[in-house]
Amino acid sequence: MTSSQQPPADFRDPRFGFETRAIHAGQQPDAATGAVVTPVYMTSTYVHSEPGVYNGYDYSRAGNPTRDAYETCLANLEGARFGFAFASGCIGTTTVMHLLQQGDHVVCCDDMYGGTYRLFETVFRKQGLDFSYVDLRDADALEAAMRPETRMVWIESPTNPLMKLVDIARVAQIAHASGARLMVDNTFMSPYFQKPLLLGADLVLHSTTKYVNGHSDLIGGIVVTDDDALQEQLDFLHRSIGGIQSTFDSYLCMRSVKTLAVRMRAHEDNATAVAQFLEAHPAIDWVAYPGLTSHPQYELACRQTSGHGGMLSISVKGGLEAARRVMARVQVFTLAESLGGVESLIEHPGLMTHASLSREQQRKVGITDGLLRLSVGIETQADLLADLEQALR
Ligand code: P1T
Repeated sequence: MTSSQQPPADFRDPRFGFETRAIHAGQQPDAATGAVVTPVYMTSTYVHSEPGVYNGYDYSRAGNPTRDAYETCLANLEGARFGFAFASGCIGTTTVMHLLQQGDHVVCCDDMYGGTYRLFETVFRKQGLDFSYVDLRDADALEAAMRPETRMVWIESPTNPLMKLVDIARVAQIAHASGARLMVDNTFMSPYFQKPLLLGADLVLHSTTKYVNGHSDLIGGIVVTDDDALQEQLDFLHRSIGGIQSTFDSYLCMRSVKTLAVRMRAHEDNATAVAQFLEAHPAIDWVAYPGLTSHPQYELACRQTSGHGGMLSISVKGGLEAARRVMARVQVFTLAESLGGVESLIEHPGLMTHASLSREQQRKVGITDGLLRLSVGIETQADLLADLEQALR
């Protein structure tokens, strides 16, 4: 460095904008080579100069420089210091549930990803945890559901698939008043549109399979916190349970995060157009998209998030038969589970993502035969509208 050069900036500094931090936080040119892009450190282990003496890393389950850079970047975008990258959203959830003990109780929103519900009901209930599912659109309903042994409140907002919103700040207050932690699954919004930790949540989870990676070519999860005690426990669980994100997939996620902001804006633009088009269409009963003024919680959406994302659900007139016809006819939209990728997807929650809920449970939360969920991608908007037009004709 010559005397006129500035020291390198710390891009974790919140005075830098979201896009700048998405591209630079946690990442400096490589000290050894000057490589501008963080190298993919494909190594399982690291040299010790003598037993127990090593240069920060000893084994890649415990730590890897590529994964570290990505974890730092994503945590920073959520307004936090600590991130733990996992091989899937589900193993992230599993690891978080190991913060709890037999006899503990968790209150969840009643509408949530079917795989999370299945994990709670079929795996963790057997381990001695108890779960209550509550419609938390009325945040005050949480108060009645809290018990002395409630240790965690687990929410999605918006919920998958019905796009119900939960008032995160209010729910955080109620959880904390009883000494419980609040976990928010922020998969649908991504940190670009919603930052639950800044609203009072203790933990944030993403299925990074979705918007964070955004290209539908890997499975991943991340858990983020700014709490020192949770950091210590999660660090231990992350390396002990070992459900870590691979080095290469960490690199892919970090690469994708650099374009998260532009992708999210494009998703939202297209989703808004699709939602407005469908709302006006005679073959559709209703559209659930938080960016429509007809969404019953539109005011909360505007207060809590800085945008409305790319996900929406619709109820097709004519039930299952009509829904099947739409799924069979689409050409630009692909019939597939998952969401948050650049390509548009359509799926039937009752038969696909939420098939692990009993029919009765589905009915209770509002998953009907005519319900379709759309993940609106970033293709040319006119092509998406034309595709839906011809499919609904
Ligand atoms: O699939 P995985 O990366 O393990 O993440 C699970 C998960 C967690 N949370 C939410 C809100 C999710 O939507 C998911 C996965 N969801 C789908 C595959 C889906 O189509 O809804």
